[in-house]
Amino acid sequence: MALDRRHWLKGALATVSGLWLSACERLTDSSLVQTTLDKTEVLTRKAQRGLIPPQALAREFTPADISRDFRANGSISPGDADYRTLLQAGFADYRLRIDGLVDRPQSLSLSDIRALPARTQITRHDCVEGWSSIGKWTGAQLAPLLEQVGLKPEARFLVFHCFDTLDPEAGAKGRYYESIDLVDARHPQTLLAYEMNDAVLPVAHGAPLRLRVERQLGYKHAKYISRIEAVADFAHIAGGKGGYWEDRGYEWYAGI
Ligand SMILES: Nc1nc2c(c(=O)[nH]1)N[C@H]1C(S)=C(S)[C@@H](COP(=O)(O)O)O[C@H]1N2
Ligand SMILES: [Mo]
Repeated sequence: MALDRRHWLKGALATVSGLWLSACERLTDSSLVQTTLDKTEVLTRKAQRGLIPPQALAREFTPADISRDFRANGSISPGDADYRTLLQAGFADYRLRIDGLVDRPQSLSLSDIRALPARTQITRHDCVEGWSSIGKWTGAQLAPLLEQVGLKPEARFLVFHCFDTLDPEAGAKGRYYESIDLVDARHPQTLLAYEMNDAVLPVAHGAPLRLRVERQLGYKHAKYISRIEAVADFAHIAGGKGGYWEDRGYEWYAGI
């Protein structure tokens, strides 16, 4: 029963996203349609959050299912100077900053991150462009790390700031970023991944650290993470919609 409903909901969501994508360019010009779609999105999010228990796991696969050629998408080799410098030193000087609405801001090296409680999972990555790939991910679970930093009561979202500039025309607002709510942040399959298919995470897939948030579409999985900021809202960040693609018309809630 729950499964049937979930399937139905998935279909309904696919239809909504399909409409959205096919008409994306035209629709973003119309603020009326934008408002209507924003409302639809809130409804689908509430419906999905209501139907699926908060900690329900995304489907996991077997080693035999792993895609031989997992696609890389979006940025695949950031040219940003700060990123290139870190890469050249094998990320020895990399530090993940965690700040914003937290009690104990952190600056973590990769070995600090590798020492955190970890999880390995084989999952399917679904991109809105219509392709999927199955991969094996190992990384630090976000939930225990959030306990360590201590979220302030006003914190409602985590913003993932990335190194890569995807839109050079947009200046400082052209860097990739994403955000998730605390339900997804505390989900056991939500990881800061540093390994893919049992090897160090390749540059094309987001080295040294990328997000896995398995119940969301591909664009929510921020690669090349430089900083995690806990916020009450994201109106003050870049275009104000909570993500690089959200600022360009995609839905903030991309649950699958
Ligand atoms: N920093 C950053 N993260 C990103 C992107 C990007 O361009 N830059 N692209 C997103 C999109 S649309 C997808 S489908 C996935 C692709 O991840 P992959 O290259 O490991 O397949 O990363 C997402 N995260
Ligand atoms: Mo994507």
